[in-house]
Amino acid sequence: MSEQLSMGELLADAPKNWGRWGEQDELGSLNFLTPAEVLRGVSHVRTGEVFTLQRLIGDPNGDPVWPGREPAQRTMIIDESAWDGADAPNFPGGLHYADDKIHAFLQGSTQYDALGHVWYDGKIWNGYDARTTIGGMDKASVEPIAQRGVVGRGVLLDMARFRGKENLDKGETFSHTDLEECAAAQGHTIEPHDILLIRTNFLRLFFAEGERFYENFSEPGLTYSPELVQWFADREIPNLVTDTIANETTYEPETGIALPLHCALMRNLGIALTEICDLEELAASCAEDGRYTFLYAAAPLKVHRATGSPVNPLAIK
Ligand code: UVW
Repeated sequence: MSEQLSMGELLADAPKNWGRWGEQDELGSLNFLTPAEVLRGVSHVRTGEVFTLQRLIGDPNGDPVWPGREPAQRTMIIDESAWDGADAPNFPGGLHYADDKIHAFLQGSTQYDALGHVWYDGKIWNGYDARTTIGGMDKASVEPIAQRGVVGRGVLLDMARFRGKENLDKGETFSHTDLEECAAAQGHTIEPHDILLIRTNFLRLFFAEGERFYENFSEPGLTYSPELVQWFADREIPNLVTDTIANETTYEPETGIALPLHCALMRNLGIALTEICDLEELAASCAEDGRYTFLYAAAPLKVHRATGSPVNPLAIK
């Protein structure tokens, strides 16, 4: 059996944006989203329709998560039953209220990954030591992304529709040239600094198949090639948003390496990844009116030293 190629070997000559925004940068390619880019996004607002892209946390039909993670658990802490007994709380004026809490993976729902969320060879984004992740992310946590917010021109690339499918299949791959062809078929181009939203509708199978969904788990998505990584670098893409759990095909078919684009795009180029979005209503609207460009706005929660955070992104047409 041939020896497994390492991530470091695969990406030995891959482009990096380390140092481009200074030694202390924790925002990476989100730096491309200047005020002018916000206004470029705003210029694509025509009708004022608003689409929320987060999946429901605590969906009665289940929450899709990366294998090994659990869906969030919400627990009721106080509700009307608290006033049933003799030792019920007694607030002046007769106030009753409800409280609850969640126990959740920060990566267990629609989420922004911190730029330092994945790494190889002991270095995270911008060359910070991977040991800065121990006990909490001292560098490149989700907090700087949350402090800044993400706003720009969003572009929906409806790959499922482009391929004439209800959803892409397990392990199905596509490339940057497919994205360009998809955009052309939709009647627009992909411009520098665009926030890319890619629809596969793969998570339809999570709801249709139940536990079978996780058998031989292998998501469809973009797949690694040096040309694809260079394409993202050349276009200075700030943010890749998808409706799959991990934004790329799970195992790169030629090498079997898991999630190489997390490393090539996020660790090396500083591109923010946004995962597990629900793009269905937005996609239906785009197909109906033929407008695939819009204002995209999102801000993950400000969680100190966190590896990621839930988010409810907005697309405004
Ligand atoms: C992993 O990093 C494993 O997954 P994700 O980016 O989907 O959180």
